[in-house]
Amino acid sequence: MSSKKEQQLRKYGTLVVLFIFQVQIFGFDVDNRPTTDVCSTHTILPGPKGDEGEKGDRGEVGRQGKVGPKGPKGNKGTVGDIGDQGMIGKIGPIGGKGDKGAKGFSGVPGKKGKAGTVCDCGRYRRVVGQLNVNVARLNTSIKFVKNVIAGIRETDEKFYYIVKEEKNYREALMHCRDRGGTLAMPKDEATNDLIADYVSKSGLFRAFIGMNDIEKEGQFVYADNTSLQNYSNWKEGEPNDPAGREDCVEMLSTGEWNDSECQVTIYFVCEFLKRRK
Ligand SMILES: *[C@@H]1O[C@H](CO)[C@@H](O)[C@H](O)[C@H]1NC(C)=O
Ligand SMILES: *[C@@H]1O[C@H](CO)[C@@H](O)[C@H](O)[C@H]1NC(C)=O
Ligand SMILES: *[C@@H]1O[C@H](CO)[C@@H](O)[C@H](O)[C@H]1NC(C)=O
Ligand SMILES: *[C@@H]1O[C@H](CO)[C@@H](O)[C@H](O)[C@H]1NC(C)=O
Ligand SMILES: [Ca+2]
Ligand SMILES: [Ca+2]
Repeated sequence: MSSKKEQQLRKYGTLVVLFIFQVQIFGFDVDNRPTTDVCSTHTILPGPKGDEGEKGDRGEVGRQGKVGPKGPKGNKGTVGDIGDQGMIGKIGPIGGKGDKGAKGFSGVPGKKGKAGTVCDCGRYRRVVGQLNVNVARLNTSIKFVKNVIAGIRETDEKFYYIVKEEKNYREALMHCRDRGGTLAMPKDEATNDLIADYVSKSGLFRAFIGMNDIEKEGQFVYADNTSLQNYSNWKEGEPNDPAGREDCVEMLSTGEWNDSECQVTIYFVCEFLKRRK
């Protein structure tokens, strides 16, 4: 082994010596022309070729080489066996809106709420109370008007209406006056006939009309304080005032008049003046 190395070293050493000499000659030759003469006199000629040396030992493993260029694309391979499952893919785009779902079941009923705050009800109660009063009055008026329309009689100047409520003379007069009228005052035959027909058709035997001699016995006046003038329709034998208590007047179903006690309670006839133009 060592002898082979020595031989190699000797071989290379000779070459190195030759190389140095050649460089020196060439160098002088380039830098310094006058040395040409010197070189020509010192020229060393190579010797004869030596015997072939023995094969050297294997060298150490060299460093890894650079990565080579990419090779050409290979041919498409045949379909292989089904491989293992791949990785999970990316999340897809958001889908369209779905159909409306079915109606759900009814929920459990909620808890009972708290009691409300106390309102200022006094004011409202008063208003409602007044409303009730007004409604009651209106109800009465409507009832009255209904009855009037149902059985009213009229002349050019007045309406006549039989009130089928039993009242004494004073109460009856007030009832008519409260409604803007007075007890009926027949001052002529036509009017008396109309009222008489009304009374008889209503199935009554008697009804108060607006006449009396309360103020002065035997001096009959109408409810408006006007005295009887050209017209009267007393029943034969009336007014008689047998006991001195017959100071009011009732009309009989015949249309005839009879002085009667003011305190008896019977139906009565009101009259209302038509609205003047
Ligand atoms: C009106 O009067 C009638 C009877 O007269 C009665 O039945 C009715 O309840 C009254 N209505 C009101 C709102 O007062
Ligand atoms: C009728 O006369 C009497 C007594 O003078 C009086 O009290 C009454 O108010 C009078 N009535 C009318 C409707 O004028
Ligand atoms: C009463 O009769 C007289 C005479 O007949 C007459 O002049 C007068 O106008 C009549 N009065 C009334 C209110 O009809
Ligand atoms: C007149 O009135 C009186 C008292 O109410 C009564 O007793 C008498 O029968 C009446 N006369 C007639 C004819 O109805
Ligand atoms: Ca009398
Ligand atoms: Ca009488």
